[in-house]
Amino acid sequence: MRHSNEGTHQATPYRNKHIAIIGMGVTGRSCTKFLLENGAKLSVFDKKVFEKSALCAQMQVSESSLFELCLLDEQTDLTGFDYVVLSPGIDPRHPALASVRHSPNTISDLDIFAQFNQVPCIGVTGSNGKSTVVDMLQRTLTASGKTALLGGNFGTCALDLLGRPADFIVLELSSFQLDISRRLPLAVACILNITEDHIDRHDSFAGYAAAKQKIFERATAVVVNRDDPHTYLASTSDYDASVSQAQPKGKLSSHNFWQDAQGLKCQEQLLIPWANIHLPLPHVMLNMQFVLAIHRCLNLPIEHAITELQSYTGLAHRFEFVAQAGNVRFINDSKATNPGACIAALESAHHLKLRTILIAGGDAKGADLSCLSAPLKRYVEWCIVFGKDAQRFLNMGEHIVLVENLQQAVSLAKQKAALKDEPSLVLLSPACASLDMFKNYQDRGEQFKQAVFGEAA
Ligand code: UMA
Ligand code: ADP
Repeated sequence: MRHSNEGTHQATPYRNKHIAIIGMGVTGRSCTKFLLENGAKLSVFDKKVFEKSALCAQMQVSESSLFELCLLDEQTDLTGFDYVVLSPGIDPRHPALASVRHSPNTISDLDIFAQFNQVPCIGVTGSNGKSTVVDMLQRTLTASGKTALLGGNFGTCALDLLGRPADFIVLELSSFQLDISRRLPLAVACILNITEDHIDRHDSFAGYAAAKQKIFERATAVVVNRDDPHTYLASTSDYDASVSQAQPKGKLSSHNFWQDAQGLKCQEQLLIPWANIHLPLPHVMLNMQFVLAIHRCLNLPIEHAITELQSYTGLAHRFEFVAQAGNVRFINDSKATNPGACIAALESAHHLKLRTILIAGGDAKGADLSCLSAPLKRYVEWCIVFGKDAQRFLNMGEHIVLVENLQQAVSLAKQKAALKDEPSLVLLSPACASLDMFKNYQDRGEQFKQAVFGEAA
């Protein structure tokens, strides 16, 4: 039976309530539109100054709508509102939130969504692989004859998915979103992996992991990564489905997947041979295991999913092939914005038996980069670094070279690649965010491609 959220707008607890919306990015605008439609009176806060007419046009709401624009700064007083709705990018330690931070009426867009939604949701979080897994999952659900809507951190706010008939809603959930949410029931919840990221926001690795683990609080079924104990709570040794690089010990169940030299397996059966996938990389195969494990939790067949996964070519900027010039292959992994993703890319390069010249650096977001030291020694012949935290790589070996920018890095990488006549990889996998020198990770990836082609020509 297809579920629908149509007609759920009437029973709103927000009618005539005075609500503060904090942050007017994608999330704030989605909440503003939804709450106005539900009869609320709003004050919207942002550190930036917005024109009301431009905002109304963007949100497609009338200029006479009941909302006022207010400036968000350290002195902002948020007491007296019925509800305060936070955007994920607003740090809950912001001084303006001190008096309301722990109030049960300080909520997120996902909390509002949960009150209105009737479609079963699948939530995916983790330090790396979220976008890839939700993208794969939407495709496999569709291939299985189901209508699956996709949103959350992936781009479309959850509230914008209400009102559309669907069998499932797939939500990519960031630690920022989970941290500020209180009540999100999920049919299936899964944590792919937890490695250092966003420490500047969560204070510590423990704080970051705790935010991610909130995904399990209201989950009917849980999928975990048996190789990463952080992906399940210490108190829940039982889970509904699991994935691993290694074969499970004991009884083999239809819900426990693994991979070996032959490919992806379940109950000793080879489901996806390495030769059948476009990107035969360990972490990509692991992501496929997650998708099949989620199908099992939803009691859906996996045959169509397997066919779909075998034709999956991957998202841009994730270990994306750019060019081959002679013996040298260029790969754009600009979305590797933390050390865990970079390590996965280096293990992939090793798996492909390619001599590797790595380009890394940028804003480490407070992460401890020392976990990169061993993989850099083991898998990388030259590592060329630039950007805000590039200096922090320099004590990891004689083979680390500091340059000023991406263009210089690509140019030097080409020279290093040409030193030996053997299959080589020039890999942009920065282990850091891009915002110190680029608009975003897409901009960094595009500039990498331009530099590769520019000089190769
Ligand atoms: N703002 C303030 N004061 C502050 C901080 C921000 O006023 O102290 C304002 C900004 O001026 C801006 C607004 O808040 O107008 C931005 O709000 P936001 O940062 O919450 O961003 P949104 O546009 O609402 O986008 C958010 C997610 N952004 C973040 O979590 C930072 C998007 O994820 C997500 O796609 C979108 O909601 C829809 O769910 C982006 C992201 O970078 C892609 N996520 C991080 C990641 O993937 O690593 C977590
Ligand atoms: P997220 O949405 O969590 O940032 P993406 O799918 O956008 O994840 O991928 C981000 C980075 O992580 C890319 O560099 C990608 O190659 C890498 N990656 C993808 N899946 C995994 C995984 N399972 N483990 C480690 N790294 C991964």
